[in-house]
Amino acid sequence: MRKIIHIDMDAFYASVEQRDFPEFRGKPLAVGGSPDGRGVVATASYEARKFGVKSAMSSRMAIQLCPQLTFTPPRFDVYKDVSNHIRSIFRRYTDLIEPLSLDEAYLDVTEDKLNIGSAIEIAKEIKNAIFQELNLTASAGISVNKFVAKIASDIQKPNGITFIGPSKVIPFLEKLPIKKFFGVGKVTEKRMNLMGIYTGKDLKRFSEIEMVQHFGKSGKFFHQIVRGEDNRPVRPNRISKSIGVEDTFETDIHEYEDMLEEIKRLSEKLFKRLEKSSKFGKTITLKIKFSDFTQITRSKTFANKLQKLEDIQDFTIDLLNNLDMQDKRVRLLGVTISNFNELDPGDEEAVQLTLF
Ligand code: DCP
Ligand code: MG
Repeated sequence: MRKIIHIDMDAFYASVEQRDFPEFRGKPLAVGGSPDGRGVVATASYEARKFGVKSAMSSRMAIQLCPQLTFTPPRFDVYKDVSNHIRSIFRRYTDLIEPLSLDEAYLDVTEDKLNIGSAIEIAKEIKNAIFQELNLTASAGISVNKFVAKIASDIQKPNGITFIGPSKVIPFLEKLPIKKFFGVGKVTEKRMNLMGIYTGKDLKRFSEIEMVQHFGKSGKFFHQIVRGEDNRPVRPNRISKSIGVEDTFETDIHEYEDMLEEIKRLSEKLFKRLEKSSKFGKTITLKIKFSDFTQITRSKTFANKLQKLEDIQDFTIDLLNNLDMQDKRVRLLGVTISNFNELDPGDEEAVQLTLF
């Protein structure tokens, strides 16, 4: 039986800004976006969340919900430093650390360096160290696998610890709403609802064969995970080679304008992810799956990293414009950025090598 901890910082960018600028404390604060209504909010302080302001919301909407909202620009360098510091805290307990973004990571503490033994105790110590050394709070989820640990860390946010012990895993998954399952997006959720699946328990009624018939490869994964079977290891120093987003449509689209809209939306979503992990790449790839399930990808590589949302949108649209889309029906669109050509921020060893 493994001991996995998932740690996620609370209202990360906003908490850092409130820590460094006392005038922001106790106030509704948005990081990213702008008071003139342009752009989107990267994250909101808990005071702002009470009004419904949240990540990825347009500034315009955020101001409507909370007219007294203060906006401040993100400071990625500071977030990166904090991220390196929390990873150095994690390393006191284990080297099996898999960062998912600047503010979250999985830790495998089945065996810990200090022989503490209790994953709950380790999580408490980590949270304490983050508070003492960085003046920030984090939430932790502890369980026997990555999937359950990640969901658990969200349950008692902010500043919480949630332990789902081995005997609680199955009842926990049975109660879990289906949209919380890893890999279940809006379209899959709807399809599952149509099959009468709303919770893990409902999902369990279907055999592996039925799940695969309905959901392909992911169906097999859902079938396993709802039974508490998630053997994915915590992979240290995993360097992601690309970051991408895609969307399957409820009904195939064929109007050029709809494709443009979709590409703009996907680019925004992608850009947020790139910002979140502070990764920017030089290659952009457009993926299109047609109604007959055939698929094409088109890529273009630039001399410089694409750091602006507008560039990602425009260049993806260029890729689309180079294709003959006449009379084509599109089932899925995807946009991916790759060619980061840099060291993973979590890969301290590699960074050291380049420094010396
Ligand atoms: N982020 C972003 N755009 C998004 C989501 C997140 O730029 N759409 C950035 C800002 C967040 C950080 O990534 O502070 C971490 O993301 P989380 O999803 O963990 O959100 P928070 O840490 O802000 O809040 P929570 O307390 O819910 O974890
Ligand atoms: Mg967070």
